[in-house]
Amino acid sequence: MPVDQFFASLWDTYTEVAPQAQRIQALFEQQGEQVINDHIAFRTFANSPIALEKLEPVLESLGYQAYGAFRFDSKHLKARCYKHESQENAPKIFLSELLTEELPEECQTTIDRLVAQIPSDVVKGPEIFWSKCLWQPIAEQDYLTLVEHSEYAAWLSTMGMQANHFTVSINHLNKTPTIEQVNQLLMDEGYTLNQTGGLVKGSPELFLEQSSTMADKVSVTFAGGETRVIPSCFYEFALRHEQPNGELFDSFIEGNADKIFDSTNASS
Ligand code: OOG
Ligand code: NI
Repeated sequence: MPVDQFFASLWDTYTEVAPQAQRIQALFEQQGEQVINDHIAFRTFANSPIALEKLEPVLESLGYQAYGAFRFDSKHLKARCYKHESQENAPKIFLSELLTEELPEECQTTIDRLVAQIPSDVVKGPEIFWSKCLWQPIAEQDYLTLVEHSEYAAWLSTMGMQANHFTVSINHLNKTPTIEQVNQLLMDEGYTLNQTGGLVKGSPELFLEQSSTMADKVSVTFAGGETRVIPSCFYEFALRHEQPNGELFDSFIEGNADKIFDSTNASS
């Protein structure tokens, strides 16, 4: 599958649950900007048929190569990032997975029940990345237990495999070239931004500044027929800075990412 087609399908699925991304992209375009994606991100369950190592070969088949690895101890996550080997402007990919065995027993039982429903050979090609929930709806009580211990687990149990966020490359914006200007524009338009640790995650000294909206909301129906409005997907903004070697920093930063994850928290 051509990389363009891969991202077009992902964007379609993503904007169905995050219409704010479509509106914000249009806002930039009205200002004469060409919106380039810095990266997109996915979440998954470790030790499952959709674990990171099962998904990685699909990314490789699309021309992507891993170049960084990360660990988020308090969130019980591991992650890797990928860049395209030849297409310079293709978005980077950030793929994280939940280390379920580090969660309390009650969460493990719930997640094991979801994972057990995924066929072992489910990963066949790029379509896996917009396959959403590969399991029957979770019980509301189980969802609430997950929320208590891992917002990530709760999100993944209801949203499944799909782009969790796209990221606007601020480096490619002309009218609002700083992250402060982007944030101001979004707040003036009434968007709610992720406030964890302040609006801007990172700094020029770290060579990466990031901010994000709080996720849009969607209504989900649980196993018992109850419905609840929960966080879906968000939009991110990233500004990369030149390093002493003259090259733009092209990786990710654990301290920034840790805060960006909160963009799907249910409580805010
Ligand atoms: C990923 C959070 C990290 C970044 O750019 O550092 C991230 C997620 O929320 O799944 O996107
Ligand atoms: Ni991101």
